[in-house]
Amino acid sequence: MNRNMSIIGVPMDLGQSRRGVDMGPSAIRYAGVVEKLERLQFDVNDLGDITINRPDSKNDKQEGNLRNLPQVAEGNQKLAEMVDQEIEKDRFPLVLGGDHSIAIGSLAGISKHYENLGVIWYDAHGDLNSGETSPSGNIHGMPLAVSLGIGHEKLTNMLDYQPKIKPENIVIVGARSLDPGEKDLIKEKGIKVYSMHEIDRMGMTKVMAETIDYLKDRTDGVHLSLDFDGLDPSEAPGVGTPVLGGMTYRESHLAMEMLAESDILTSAEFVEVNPILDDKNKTATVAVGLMGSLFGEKLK
Ligand code: 4U7
Ligand code: MN
Ligand code: MN
Ligand code: MN
Repeated sequence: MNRNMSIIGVPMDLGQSRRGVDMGPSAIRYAGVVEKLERLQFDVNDLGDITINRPDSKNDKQEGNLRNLPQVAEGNQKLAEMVDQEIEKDRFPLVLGGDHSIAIGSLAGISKHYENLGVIWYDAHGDLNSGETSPSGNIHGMPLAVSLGIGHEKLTNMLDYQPKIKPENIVIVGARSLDPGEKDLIKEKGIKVYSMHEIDRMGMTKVMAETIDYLKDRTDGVHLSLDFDGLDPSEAPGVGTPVLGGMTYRESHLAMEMLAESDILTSAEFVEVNPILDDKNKTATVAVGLMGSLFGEKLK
């Protein structure tokens, strides 16, 4: 693993409708992310937060059922450029959200550097909507579709190339709330999904072993996009779109430890931490705990 790490905070809350997720990066820093990574012998460069410009009147749906499209696109453009620069400097980008719309920028900046970028989408949701299929108009429900080249040109063509990723290089883990249009897209594109059903039946060990095996063979880099609503809301309550029946804290630790062992990760993002909805910064604390496991903390 690359020991040089750059942290980029993205205080984005315009990809959805609840305030507070813009404070996610602060909450995760407060929970001690930099200290944790330094203890694990990383050379950490915390680049601070990107400036997100707010619209005049929030919540007005603009073109094509895409809430705050211009601002979400602008913020993601900045993120994409920054991530690209850090990889150019041979540093591991660790992106802290912010709502999940920021995966659009992360993947735009990262995927430039890979022929076959793999993506692990750890989430209760598929985030495979477009303006046409989205029940909410919230762009945080669309980033994976955007990265496949589906959606508004302003988003799909960021950094002037598309698609960012190929459907066969994606693995979704923890899904339990997919909209009809998302299910259709998963079938049409043959996207690999380990839903909660498979996690219950096979256990997290087998799910992650298969995920790692699958991606190892076909990709030249792997990005982890971890949405905290992938975890059960009892253990990660500080999220805007909680869904019952999620992955436990222990299962998530195990998943992170197996990823650490496999040494396949080349970038990561942790999103959707909303301290306003949280219980005493529990979710951000879980975030830092998971990052510990992901980046090689040993229990003995
Ligand atoms: B998240 C939803 F309809 N699918 O599109 C939508 F259920 O980044 C939720 O995974 C999206 O948290 C959740 O609005 C986006 C809804
Ligand atoms: Mn570059
Ligand atoms: Mn998500
Ligand atoms: Mn989600």
